[in-house]
Amino acid sequence: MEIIRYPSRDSRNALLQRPLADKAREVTDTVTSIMDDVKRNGDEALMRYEMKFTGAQLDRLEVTPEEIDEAESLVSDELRDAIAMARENIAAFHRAQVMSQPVKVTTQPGVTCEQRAVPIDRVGLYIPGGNSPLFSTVLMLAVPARIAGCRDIILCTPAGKDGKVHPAILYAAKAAGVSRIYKTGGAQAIAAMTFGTESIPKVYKIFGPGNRYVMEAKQQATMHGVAIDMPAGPSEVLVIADDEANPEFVAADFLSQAEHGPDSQSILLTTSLRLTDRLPEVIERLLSTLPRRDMMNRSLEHSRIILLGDMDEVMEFSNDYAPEHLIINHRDARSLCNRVTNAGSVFIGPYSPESAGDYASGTNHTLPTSGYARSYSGVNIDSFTKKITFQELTPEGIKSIGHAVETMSENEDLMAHKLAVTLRLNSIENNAK
Ligand code: HSO
Ligand code: ZN
Repeated sequence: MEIIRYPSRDSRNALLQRPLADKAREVTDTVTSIMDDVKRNGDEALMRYEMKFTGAQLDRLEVTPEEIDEAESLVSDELRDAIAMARENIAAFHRAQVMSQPVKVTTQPGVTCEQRAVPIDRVGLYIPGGNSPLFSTVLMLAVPARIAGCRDIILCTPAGKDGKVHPAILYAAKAAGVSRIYKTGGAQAIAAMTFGTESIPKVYKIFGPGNRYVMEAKQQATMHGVAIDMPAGPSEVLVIADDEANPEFVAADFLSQAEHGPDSQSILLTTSLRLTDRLPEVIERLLSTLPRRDMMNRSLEHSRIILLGDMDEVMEFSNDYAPEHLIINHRDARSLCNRVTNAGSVFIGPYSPESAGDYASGTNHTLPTSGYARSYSGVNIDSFTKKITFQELTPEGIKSIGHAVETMSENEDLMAHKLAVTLRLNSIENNAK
């Protein structure tokens, strides 16, 4: 872990960099060929890849109702209760985001403009395999999709070697109202949702996290007319803490980030010399009590403790970095949060760990990384809808804006545009005679 005391202005840019390795040509090429293979060979290609990458021998891709029942029986009562609470909190927060009234404005006499949110008909959710069965992500994506009114919510996730999907993923998918679940993972799953196969439908928007191959496949999907939630990189947290902050709380927040993968990044910004000096040893001590130490150590290698002169510098730095998660564990947390201009999600005060938002408080945990928080929002109810505008002009309406439209189209040298208005104005005038 790097400790940087009072960095000069010139060195700031380097400190804002993410540890992400350059996108290897190999990733792009591999994904391009997988996309092509799935487009041409459909289900056969998907089963072949499942065999190759996980060792699972599948004869069908869709999860059966019996498999879902079996999964349900394998989930403990304790976990079911926890999932139920998380689902309700996520639903409550996302339900409140639904715009109850469509926008309707009369801009000129006889000119009415309207905007309505309409659900995206069919969405695809991707849940990666790997070390952690991310059933919380199933809730974060499927619950708002249902609330937004998406008709068809499909989910792709890899099976294990035994050909089965983790029971908690299946249970959460059922609890959240996913329509159909398919056993396919990696770039090939994204390809399947992009082009459609014999058993998997093509979707209009793809959501969810994944490794570099999945991210690249999502980027390539956009070139085939499919939208994606957002560009994604490794997860990150920036903690702002003061002298009063409990160093163990800060250390645990660092470690929960490190646990997500070797590329994850944690940053502490503080004006406290004492915290700067103490934190490394507290992290070390807590780390020794936890599993996944090797991976966490790799992540901690590019994590940073940065000591700054005052809170103005801290807030400026944080906004420049634009963290996915921002924890403000500071006596003035409430007022500092009003100065946040770039962040995916903000956790205010000592008792608001990122873990709360990762699982159960109600906010969404699918958030912009790699500085995209400067321009992207995290997943929310709008992510599952598109807005359609409507307009209606009465004869009075076309008369009130017609001349302006004629003048503007003439000045853009678009005479057919002008004609579309002139003809109508003339017809109104003739009818009046
Ligand atoms: N922190 C992750 C989400 C997550 N954490 C899932 C635990 N499970 C990205 O926001
Ligand atoms: Zn997390």
